[in-house]
Amino acid sequence: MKIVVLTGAGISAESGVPTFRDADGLWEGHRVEEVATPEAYDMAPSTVHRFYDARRSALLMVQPNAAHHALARLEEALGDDLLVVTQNIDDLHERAGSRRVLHMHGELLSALCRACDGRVRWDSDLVDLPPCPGCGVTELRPDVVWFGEIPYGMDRISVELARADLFVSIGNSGAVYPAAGFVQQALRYGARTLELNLEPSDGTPWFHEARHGRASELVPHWVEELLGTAQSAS
Ligand code: BJW
Repeated sequence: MKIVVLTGAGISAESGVPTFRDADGLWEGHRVEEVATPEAYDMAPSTVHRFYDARRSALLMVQPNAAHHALARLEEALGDDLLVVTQNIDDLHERAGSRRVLHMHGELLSALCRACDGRVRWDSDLVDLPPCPGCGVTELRPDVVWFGEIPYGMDRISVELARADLFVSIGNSGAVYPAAGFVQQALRYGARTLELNLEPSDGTPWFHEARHGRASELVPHWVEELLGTAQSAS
């Protein structure tokens, strides 16, 4: 069985990484549009750098939770038949042991050079405008996908959705495209669809099944259920 899992901010919430659309509509004190657009970066690069620099250092203080670990166990069992597409820019899937992870909105631990388009692994601050290790120009920005930019890996995601027997969305608001449209794409190709989220999302009506609760409980339970079924069927 081929499975595509889409993860969003909700899977990392219990690790202590704030989601984007918490009750007050603010994201660590900023409106998303203030920091997550190329226009915001052009207008106030230092503000945007400081915001991402703070999130990069905060990443050192958090750990993957039971939901990340459960998906890594699922990959051990399914190998190439599982792909995790994540909207998250943290590295918690990788730290839990997942290897087949596609970061469609980029990665905090990467920098993108606006001069040479090079992508380089980066684990320190960018606010002081360090030179690009590739071309030497001081045009490094966070390697993340802002509103109005094209997410990474779209061709591969379309191919994987077309092949999937099951599409599972975990901790997603269903409010940001193109990820919010994956469920409809998967449905058109004949996949079964399952939502695991704290509460009903904007996309809930599109799923065959929706389970609501904490990712740290729902995901391990779903993985055990699936592996139990897979073992008894073999
Ligand atoms: C839990 C939980 C727990 C909490 N357990 N669950 C009008 C209509 C339609 C589309 C558009 C439109 N105008 C513009 C657009 C397009 C635009 C868009 O979608 N805008 C919307 C606002 C309408 N999209 C784009 O611009 C994208 N690019 C694009 O479309 O290019 C064109 C193109 C596409 C494809 C092919 C060719 C061309 C780019 C979008 C980039 C988004 N970037 C950000 C920032 C990334 C970097 C960073 O992290 O700083 O991505 S914004 C932010 O939102 C971030 C997230 O990945 C993304 C989605 O957030 P997510 O994951 O859903 O998080 P939350 O916080 O919203 O929700 C968390 C959920 O978890 C909630 O449901 C909770 O209940 C739940 N939860 N605790 C389980 N313990």
